[in-house]
Amino acid sequence: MEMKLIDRIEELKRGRNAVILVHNYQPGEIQDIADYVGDSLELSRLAAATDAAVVVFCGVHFMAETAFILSPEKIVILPDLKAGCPLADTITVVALKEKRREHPDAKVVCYVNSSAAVKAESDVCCTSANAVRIVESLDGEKVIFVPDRNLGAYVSSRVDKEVILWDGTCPIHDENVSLEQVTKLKREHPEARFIAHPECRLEILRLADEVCGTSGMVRYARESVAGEIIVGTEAGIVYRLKKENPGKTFYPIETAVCPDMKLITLEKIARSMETLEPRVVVPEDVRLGAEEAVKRMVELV
Ligand code: CIZ
Repeated sequence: MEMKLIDRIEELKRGRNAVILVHNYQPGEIQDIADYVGDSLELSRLAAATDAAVVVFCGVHFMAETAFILSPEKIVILPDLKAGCPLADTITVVALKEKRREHPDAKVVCYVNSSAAVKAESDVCCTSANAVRIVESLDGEKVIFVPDRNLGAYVSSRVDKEVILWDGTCPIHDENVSLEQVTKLKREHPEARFIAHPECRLEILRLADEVCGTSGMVRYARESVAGEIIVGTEAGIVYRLKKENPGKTFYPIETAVCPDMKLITLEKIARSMETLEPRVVVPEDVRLGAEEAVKRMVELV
């Protein structure tokens, strides 16, 4: 059954001139059919660079939006439109404008986990990999960092600027990567290194040997001499880490599972490629504003 679906997806891919982009947090069987696996920005840039007419984005809504922002001439499909992001949902354009009014002298830095409309209202976008460098490189001493409070607090601990935090978090990183889970795994595997995503709370990050986004984790797993690694982020990435590093052992945080990421299935991918729906589009005025924020990020790092 699964093989038939995979063959059908391959056939549709050729027929539709499609590229399948799969986020690091997706389930293993989805990663296995990918043209590319990566973080949201890597994937969006790859989408823009290919000559595919159709981009099938296996991830969550803001990621498909980012792909559309950079490739408006392509059809961008998200196989399940309900795949959202509770962190991105913590902020609206109206609330951000209000915050700007409170701090007219501050630049707004917006984490990529945000809607296109919020990106368009920001001065510059950032990823978990470049957030510190982006904030450091801005003129001015004051920054409003949205929407992730934990990433903002981590950035604030590393830069010499005033960082005003937004009270948003990713529930998976903020609650499910808990101190109890991490200390238990560290006790059970005393030789293991611990890598943690900066969306985790500072008390977790203080225990980490390395703090990095998912692309940094992929690199760390490849380059580190460590044979055992505890992975402090959404557990789906462990499939990729194991596949690329068969000689090493990875310990996921079992409770760190994003239900939105798991809404994408092989059946939904095949169906969406047949119908070319559901599509993700961004109104052109919003797209242009969001593209500016993404371009500024690329110029700064
Ligand atoms: O930007 C991404 O893909 C996310 C959500 C996290 C990361 O660290 O890659």
